[in-house]
Amino acid sequence: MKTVDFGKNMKVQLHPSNKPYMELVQEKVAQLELQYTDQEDAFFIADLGDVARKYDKWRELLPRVEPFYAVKCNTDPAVLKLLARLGTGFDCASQDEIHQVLKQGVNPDRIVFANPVKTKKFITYAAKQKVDLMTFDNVPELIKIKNLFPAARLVLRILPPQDFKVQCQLGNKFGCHPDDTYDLLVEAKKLGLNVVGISFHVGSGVAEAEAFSAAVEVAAQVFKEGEELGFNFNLLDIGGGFPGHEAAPITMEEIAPVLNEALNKHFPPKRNVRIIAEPGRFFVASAFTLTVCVIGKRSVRQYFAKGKKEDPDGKGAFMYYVNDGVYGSFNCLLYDHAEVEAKLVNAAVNPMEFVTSIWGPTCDGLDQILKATKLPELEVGDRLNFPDMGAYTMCASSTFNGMPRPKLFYHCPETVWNRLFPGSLRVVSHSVPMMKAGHQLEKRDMDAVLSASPTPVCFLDNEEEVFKVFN
Ligand code: ORX
Repeated sequence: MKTVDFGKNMKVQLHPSNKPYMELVQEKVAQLELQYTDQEDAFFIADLGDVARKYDKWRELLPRVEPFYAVKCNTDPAVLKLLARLGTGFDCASQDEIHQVLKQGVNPDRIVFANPVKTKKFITYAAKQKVDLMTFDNVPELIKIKNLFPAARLVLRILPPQDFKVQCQLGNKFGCHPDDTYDLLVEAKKLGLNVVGISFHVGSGVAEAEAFSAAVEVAAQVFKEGEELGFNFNLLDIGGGFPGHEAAPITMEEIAPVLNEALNKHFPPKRNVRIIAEPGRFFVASAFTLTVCVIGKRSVRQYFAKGKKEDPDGKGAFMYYVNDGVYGSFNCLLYDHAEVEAKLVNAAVNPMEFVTSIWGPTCDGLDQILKATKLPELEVGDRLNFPDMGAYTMCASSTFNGMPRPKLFYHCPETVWNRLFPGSLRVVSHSVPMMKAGHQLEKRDMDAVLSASPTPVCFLDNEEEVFKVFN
């Protein structure tokens, strides 16, 4: 197994590209079980190759739109580092998010501070760091910006039409209604501020492609207002909401043609408007899977009468307690209205299925992950895997009741890694002969070591090679 050092505490294990993810999970479980103390731990496997594939897909499907990854969705440093290397921009909501992104060596002009209500401290920090592109949707925000960062390039966030299905509505909180945009732009003009364009966010987890085309149309109308007032608008920010996993109600392939058509109609290339977006879940949802351990079990046959909905066949039902829950990574059930699916990590001893509820580890009745799914009977120590757990999970989790957060292991198919970081896996050690104490290294061998790689490479043992590529 090859391991790449991707920075501080970030080791990426490389695997053959055709390896199914469940095999990776099974291998990891086997490995943990060898280390007795860790054997129950819940863990994420993050496939960085999946994030890279999403980037390719974005370029292919929305070639006119520059993605600015919504950091709030998953602030994992390896994800940020990878996206920074791939060349995306970043949508930040706070000082800390800006700091995390700048730490990756990202230029401040690749950041949009896309929170329409910012603290004064955050605005001052953005000014100091030269992060000058930021959104607003109200007059008090304009006044704060006038006082703290008058040279900022401002983007007016409008309220897009609300008639479309989304996983999380955000129109109740942010966005200037199109009836009020003209007056707000007049205020910006009076304050002498530089408004450069329009943004919208249709809502997280959109289910209808027309949500985007309708919003683009409204944005085009507000562009006209801005131009009438003498602003030189050159930026359209189409926000986030793009689906990130296969089971989503709509695919990127379905959204792209509708969105591209609307962009080409209202913002044809000859208009020279830069188009950016703020996708979060699109990049990370499917890249992370979470594996938990059954830490407790209860048979609830006695609660259900035979023939009732919960137990139609009178077989009884089971409750399982696992070591992550809604106060942890499954906070997405509450905050993101997510739906999750439990998969068996190993084949069941007996395939007969029972009505099953799955509960988190805290002493709280709310801490339920699945109410009534169907699974074969499990035992304490068995593992369950939840795919598509990369968006709005660990970033908002707590350690309520003292429950630890899951471990995190990074993976990447070797072919993808080689494409992303060509030449990074040269092994110098192969050319060095085995040496005994007192053995003199010949000049030829020394030259091989010194010339083969600018970065140190070491062998831990015969099975694991560690490649140090990045600081
Ligand atoms: O939409 C929401 O409810 C919350 N905001 C996400 C968001 C994104 C991009 N731009 C802005 C946002 O507010 C301005 C990213 O959305 P997505 O990951 O769907 O692409 C997120 C709520 C999470 N529970």
